[in-house]
Amino acid sequence: MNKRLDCAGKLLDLSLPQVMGILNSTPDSFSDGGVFFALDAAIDQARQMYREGAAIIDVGGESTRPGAEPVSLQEELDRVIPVIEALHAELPVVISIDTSKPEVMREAVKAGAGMINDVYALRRKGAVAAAVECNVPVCLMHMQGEPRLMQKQPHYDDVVDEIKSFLRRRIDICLEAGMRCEQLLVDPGFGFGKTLQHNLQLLNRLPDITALEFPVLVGMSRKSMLGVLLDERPVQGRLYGGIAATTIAWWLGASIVRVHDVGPTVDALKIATAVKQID
Ligand code: 7PJ
Repeated sequence: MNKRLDCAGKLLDLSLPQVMGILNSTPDSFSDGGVFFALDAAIDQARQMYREGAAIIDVGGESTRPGAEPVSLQEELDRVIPVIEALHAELPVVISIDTSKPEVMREAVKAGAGMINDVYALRRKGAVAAAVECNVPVCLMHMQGEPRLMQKQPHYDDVVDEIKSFLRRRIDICLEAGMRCEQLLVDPGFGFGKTLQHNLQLLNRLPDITALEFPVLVGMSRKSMLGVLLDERPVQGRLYGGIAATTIAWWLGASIVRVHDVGPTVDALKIATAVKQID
């Protein structure tokens, strides 16, 4: 498998754990201080994640949490493009655009994004073509259903096999459209149309997903699977549980971990890396 990911000229060494910091550019993520305040706050947060060791900053303008409503194209562009431009001018970090809209992918890459993170795995109309044009790495994530309804009644006969086949099909579609193998990453999509049991099976059998031989990205940070395991702990109380889950995922073969709390995650992965290097 390819161990070097070329993100529009910025190289990521996937033989080491790489941390993707989450930067939500949605207005509800900020206190109500207007557009400039929001932009400033976003850049500050990105600077801090970079200082703490994030190799990638994932910029998202549309919430994909369960129950979230869609946002318009213009609204999403207005939220993410100024952030990407500012980050690109200031930090040598890889910028990832978290979107499923083809127009946002194009504009984001023009503004300096070096990676596309699509929770719809390029299933939206025109998304495969846009990703081919953008010619940057793309993370294909599995989701059953759509954010508004996905946690209603998730069902699988075998969650790991079904997600693996889904990802294989999406990879094949991308390759047929002209994308390169070295450009593709996969993500089983923890929490996206999955019960706690599904998420636990997926994490336990993550090596079945890494067997696809594409770099695996995972995101469990602050997710409700942690809250449930920790006796309904609210979002602010899920850090240590998230660190444990993330470290297990890296140990089982994940290459990139998507998290809110970069510093603590980097520490945990340093320990895991030191132990793994003894092999
Ligand atoms: C994920 C994501 C994930 C990838 C979100 C949240 C929900 N992208 N975007 N993987 N989750 N690739 O962060 O709680 O797991 S949004």
